[in-house]
Amino acid sequence: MKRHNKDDSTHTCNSGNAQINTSVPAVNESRRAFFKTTGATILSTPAILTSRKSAAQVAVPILPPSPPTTPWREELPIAIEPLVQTDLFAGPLPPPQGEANTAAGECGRAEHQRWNEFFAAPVLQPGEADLYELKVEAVTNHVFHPNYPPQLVWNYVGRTESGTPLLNPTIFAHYGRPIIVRLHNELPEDHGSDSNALTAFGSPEISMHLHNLHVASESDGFPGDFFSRTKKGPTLGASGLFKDHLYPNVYAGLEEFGGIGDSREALGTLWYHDHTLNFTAPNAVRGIAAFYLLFDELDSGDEHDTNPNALRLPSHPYDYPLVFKDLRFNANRIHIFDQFDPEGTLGDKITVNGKIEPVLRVARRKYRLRLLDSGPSRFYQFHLVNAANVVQRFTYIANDGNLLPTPLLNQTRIRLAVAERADIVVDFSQYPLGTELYLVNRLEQEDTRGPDEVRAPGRRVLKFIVDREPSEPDVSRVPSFLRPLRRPTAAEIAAARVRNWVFARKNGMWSINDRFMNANSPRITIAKGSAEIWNLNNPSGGWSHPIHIHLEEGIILNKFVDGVAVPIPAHERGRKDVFVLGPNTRMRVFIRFRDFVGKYVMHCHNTIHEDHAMMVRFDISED
Ligand SMILES: [Cu+2]
Repeated sequence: MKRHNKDDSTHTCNSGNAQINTSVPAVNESRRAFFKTTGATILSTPAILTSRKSAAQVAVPILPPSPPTTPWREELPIAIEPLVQTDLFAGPLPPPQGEANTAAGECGRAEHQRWNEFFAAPVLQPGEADLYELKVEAVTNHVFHPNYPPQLVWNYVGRTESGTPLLNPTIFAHYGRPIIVRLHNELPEDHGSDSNALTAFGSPEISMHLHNLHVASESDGFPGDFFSRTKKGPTLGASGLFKDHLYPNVYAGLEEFGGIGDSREALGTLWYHDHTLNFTAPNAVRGIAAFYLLFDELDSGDEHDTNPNALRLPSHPYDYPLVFKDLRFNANRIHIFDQFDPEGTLGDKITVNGKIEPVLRVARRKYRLRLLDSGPSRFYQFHLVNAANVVQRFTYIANDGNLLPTPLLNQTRIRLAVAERADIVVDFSQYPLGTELYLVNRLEQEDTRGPDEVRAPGRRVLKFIVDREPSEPDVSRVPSFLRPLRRPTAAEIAAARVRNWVFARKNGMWSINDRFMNANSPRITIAKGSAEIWNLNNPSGGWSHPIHIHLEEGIILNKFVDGVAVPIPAHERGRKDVFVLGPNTRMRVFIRFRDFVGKYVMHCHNTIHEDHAMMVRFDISED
């Protein structure tokens, strides 16, 4: 172990030296049943939850590396294909409505908040919203790499205009235009009956979280709201075949500013992923994750926009999202994941949009690349290099979902924790045709605790080939000012209630303020419209925790390492929804809680920590 000051004192569960709790036979089976029947409300039972694996797995204490792959065999499409709408008025099911339509097979969600403000009648009328339909399905022939056999993934599946399946489709959304997504669960209910097998990970119930849209609780994908045909999470009224999510696409500040809210609160690069209680890591790593890109008058998604307010950043098809996920494969070249190990499974094959070491052919012009670390646990530090490993420069324009107030020019690296996003603009016009460039990860990581050192030249994860002239002149640009930032005033900071949150290891699990996740009741209740300062504290010297707070973006006021104030990096000076707590790090974060009520969560977005209880439910109440 190279990292200094690793606090093994709290590390009671050694991943390389399995400890078996012989008093609890069939640990995994009992855990699965336990989770599903109780919603893990009695997570204060560490004897069960810290137990190690079955005897069969003890023989392999350290996973062997994934079988080798030959790089640059697979090509990504030169443009992503947005999801097209589904006419929910023409289908066999009734159209969306404010109240859950359990008679038609919808699960028993709470009634959509503010429905009457967005729509004219209790049942949606044609033309009032953009309508999409997604089915979570088992896809049995996914190819991560031509050296590996086609195999099982779980994806959000939509349809193209011609009716062919579109896997993990990107949704293009616009402020002021509501979207309703009808989500069907079509996963096989008998999946995972042999849950001891490392190939059998995932639990076939779903709860879809759109990270980090300003949205009502019943559409937020609360972890306890998971459903299938026969099962329901502890916070749902009934199981069901489908669930309608209302994404009003309003800015935060609806009540304070009227209209559709405060445009300074605009979000851009969002993603939706499974958030099922205790199974977020296995379900998301199984493939249930995709992008949701949100546009408005400024960031309009049209580089030809004649509106003088429009930023005219590079737009589709030169606006390209890239999701990074680290996976591990067994000797049969099948994806494996240990969903019951509180230290998870660190991947050694980094996929980009579901492919290992793919190629993206680009035109000689500017691109907006939206980078997302979808976990489950790995941190990245990306650099763009040429064939001789010389670092190239780019412009950093957005972190998490938020455009920065001003672009960061001449950047050479992007650091990402799980769930963090970075939008960068790369100008490929500076390279001759035929130039090959690589996105490399220089951040070493040897376990799921957190990153180690940065080391050059790093691992090449994506190859760009500048292979054509643009079909038309590049009129896109990166203006000197992007989006104004509403910083809290001194008076607001002074008036804000302060809460302390400590993220720590406990009994081989993960706790917040010494307690584990309880989906059934809130740890705290906040009055809607109030602002608070949350002290996020990671006292551990060994672990890193990227902390995600649902519903609202926050602004980092101060950052301390080992108790000493440190500068806030430029990319963290805007609004954020993931607060990356490195070892011995504390942050003061200012957050307003606005417009919607109900149950939300804060959790570590190392999804393994999240599943092993480092999550807290907070509620927002009307007053
Ligand atoms: Cu964590």
